[in-house]
Amino acid sequence: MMRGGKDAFRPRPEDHFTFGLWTVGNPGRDPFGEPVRPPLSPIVIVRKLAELGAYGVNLHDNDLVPPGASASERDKIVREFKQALADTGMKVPMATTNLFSDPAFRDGAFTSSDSRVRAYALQKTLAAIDLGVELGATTYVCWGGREGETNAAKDPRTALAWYRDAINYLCEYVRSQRYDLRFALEAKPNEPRGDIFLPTTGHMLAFIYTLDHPEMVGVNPELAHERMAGLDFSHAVAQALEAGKLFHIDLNGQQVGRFDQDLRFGSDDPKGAFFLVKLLEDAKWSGMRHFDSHAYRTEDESGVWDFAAGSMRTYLILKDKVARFNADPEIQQLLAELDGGKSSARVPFSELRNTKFDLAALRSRGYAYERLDQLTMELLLGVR
Ligand code: GLT
Ligand code: MN
Ligand code: MN
Repeated sequence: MMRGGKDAFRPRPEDHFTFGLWTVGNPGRDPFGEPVRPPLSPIVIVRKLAELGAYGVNLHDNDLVPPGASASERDKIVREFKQALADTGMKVPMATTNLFSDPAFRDGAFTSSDSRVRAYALQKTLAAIDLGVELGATTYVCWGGREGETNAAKDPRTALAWYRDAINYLCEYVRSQRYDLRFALEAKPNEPRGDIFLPTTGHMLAFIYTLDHPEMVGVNPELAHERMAGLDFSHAVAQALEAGKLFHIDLNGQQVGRFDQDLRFGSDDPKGAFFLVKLLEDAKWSGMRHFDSHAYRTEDESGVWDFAAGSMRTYLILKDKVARFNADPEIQQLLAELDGGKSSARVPFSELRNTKFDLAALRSRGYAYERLDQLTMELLLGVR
């Protein structure tokens, strides 16, 4: 539906926008520079995002409970956090584990050469799953941030088998606890180090079908990560959707060939973002629109909230453009004219063998994609 009026692009909880605590809470540290912003407490984040119209927040275990907290400290933090959720109506649909900050994970977590590190990573993840479920999460993201460096150390087949064992173990745990929780595997080609195992969403999809419980595991594609690999994000998301495996999504912006930028959604490639929103909205995908991005390092706290509001607003503007695209008579006419014949996919072999094609016509036809693309651009640029 096209929106109108002055509140047309104001986000509402029904839009299902979520942010990681680590996203708006990002203090702007980079490999060459110290943090530029003070930490924001999870409670401040929840209250402010609720005010801006978000649906919820997602978290790593240590975004909420600092490493080394005692059981009573943990319980106090969780209690106060739950109170903030109750006060604001905010939800925690997704949780994940930090398996990359602690120096113990310097050789990876589920694929570390040291079996004690692999076991510790699982122990940490079980506790983080309990925390996520306690907060209401039904999706659990696994991002193997440091899996995959140094081929001299291990046969990658062995590492992948360890990875598989870990996900199988986690699925077994969730089943044993009767949790209502599904896993979403997140691919990334590189960063923080040079290579990461299972570098794209397509690799993850192939891996899922080798697991003991493939029905419990889907993907969490991230726009920036497919773009870092130079790929078309919508194609990755379409493959996941089509396989019924799009369990979660990380929205942001990224230029090809740069460091892991995690830019505000739609800010660097509005046309790519438009086709992504079109895909999700046309598919009536019911999941969370999660922003895994952060404000420019130049910003103070008010710039962080500008960033958060802008991410949601851009999504809603693009959603409105999708409705306009789908209702545009000229665009729809061009689309309707594309297919000049019936599909040969399911006709009997003998019929297909005997079909005469007008090859001269097929070879010389134009598809009018230039016009279609220009109309799309004019719509996006606001003159249509
Ligand atoms: C980290 C990474 C993200 C992942 C997060 C989940 S952590 O910020 O760059 O893409 O989604 O572990
Ligand atoms: Mn991500
Ligand atoms: Mn990222």
